[in-house]
Amino acid sequence: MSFIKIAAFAVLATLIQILPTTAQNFTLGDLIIDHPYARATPPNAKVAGGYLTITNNGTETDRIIGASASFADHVEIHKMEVINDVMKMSPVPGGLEIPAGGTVELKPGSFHLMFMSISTPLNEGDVQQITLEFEKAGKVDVDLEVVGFSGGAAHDMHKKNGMSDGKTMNGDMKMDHKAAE
Ligand SMILES: [Cu+2]
Repeated sequence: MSFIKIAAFAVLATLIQILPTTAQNFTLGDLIIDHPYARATPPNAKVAGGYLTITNNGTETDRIIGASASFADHVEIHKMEVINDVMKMSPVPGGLEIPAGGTVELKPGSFHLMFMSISTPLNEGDVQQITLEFEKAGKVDVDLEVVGFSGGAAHDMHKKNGMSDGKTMNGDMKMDHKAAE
């Protein structure tokens, strides 16, 4: 009897040890938040993008309506589009809908979190805790993994548009921050 208990605790202890380093999924009610990450930023960057995938296994639509991070003054939910060869980003009014049974990807070149007025550069290998806020499910803390800057769709798109990454990440890109009202 007690041997089984000890064995069970040993398995549990092993799982607990493994989880913090390998878990990239975070659960909040019916929502699964997969692999939140950001790219490393150059030294004087004012903004940084955040990416993650949200799956809604529930029967009701939810929305991601906000986020916060200790290293950013505030966080906006943006969409990125290329209009006449100019990359434009603008806040998504009212947040981003996560349909029941659906998956929404916040990714380079598309929807993303925008960490505004960051107080410190994001360095590759860092893990930063951020808080996501959903209209119905509420708030959840997730770990944001900082990955290397090179590679990815947005990176390619910056190049295509003749913008240097440095310029882009220093906030010189053409950005429309007026929310549609
Ligand atoms: Cu943005």
